Amino acid sequence: MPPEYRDLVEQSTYGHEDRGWKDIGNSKELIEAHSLCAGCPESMAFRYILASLPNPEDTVMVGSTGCTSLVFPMVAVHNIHSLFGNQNAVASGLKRALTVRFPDRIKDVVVLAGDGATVDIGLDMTLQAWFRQEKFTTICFDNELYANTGGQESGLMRKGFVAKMAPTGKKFDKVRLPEIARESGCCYVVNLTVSKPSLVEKVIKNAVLLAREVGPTYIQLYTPCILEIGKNSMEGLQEMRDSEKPGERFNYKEYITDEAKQYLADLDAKKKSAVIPAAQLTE
Ligand SMILES: Cc1ncc(C[n+]2csc(CCOP(=O)(O)OP(=O)(O)O)c2C)c(N)n1
Ligand code: SF4
Ligand SMILES: [Mg+2]
Repeated sequence: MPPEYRDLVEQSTYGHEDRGWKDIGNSKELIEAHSLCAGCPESMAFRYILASLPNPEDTVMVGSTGCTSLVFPMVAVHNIHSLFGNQNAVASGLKRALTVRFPDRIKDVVVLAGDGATVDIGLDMTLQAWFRQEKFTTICFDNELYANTGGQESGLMRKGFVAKMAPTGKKFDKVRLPEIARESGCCYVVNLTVSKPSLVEKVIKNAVLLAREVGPTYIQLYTPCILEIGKNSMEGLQEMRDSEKPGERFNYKEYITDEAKQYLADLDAKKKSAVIPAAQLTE
């Protein structure tokens, strides 16, 4: 085993059931370097997601072209790069193949792509995977434009916004992808920022666990492109906090089906019953 891999197995949180964002800084991280701009919220989002995956050693992530694809070569989770926009089609095949190849083992598939890949160029693949009820999680890093190619307009861009390569301003409202996801068959949909790591952890865990058994899940995370909105490297967090206030675009929003709610409640009850009460331990 190469020393880097041995180090990872011994010092990271692989196999720890209670792994989460609290481990960041205390254990070997699954992403220790990245080539994003300094202070880019996508880097925070990546760290929180990787720390929250319930089963990283048996997870395959599917990426797409964009700023996020600069990070995947440095991520210690199996990952595959797909042609821009094709990520949900690739993930569908991958999930099915893994299910056939490893029938006795849980294999999670998680798509992570930008808004351009998810909504504009990849919308057909995104929706068709949901219509077919493919069992994997789709995460969109929504920075409301095409950051990697210099700031073109995206369907998720807010109305009126002027970007470097969209000088006349967006003419219509931000596409309501969380609502489209709900209506397209996702059993759990959440729209939020990455300002609160414990909330991101809970949402990512729920999404991955539900995708195993119940159906497709969709998480839309605001990861502002500080470069394109004219903020400095210290201002990303405040930008997210401002955008999650009541009435703002990224005020926390969640849709969950009754079946998904019941599944999570059953998991929770099982977990609680597995904990031996302290009184019994002293008997
Ligand atoms: C098939 C194809 N079409 C277009 C491109 C050019 N391209 C590369 S990145 C990108 C935009 C990415 O935007 P988004 O998905 O929002 O990710 P971000 O960079 O904002 O994180 C585009 C259009 C490409 N690489 N491949
Ligand atoms: S261009 Fe924007 S989204 Fe891309 S790494 Fe820089 S700040 Fe982040
Ligand atoms: Mg984008």
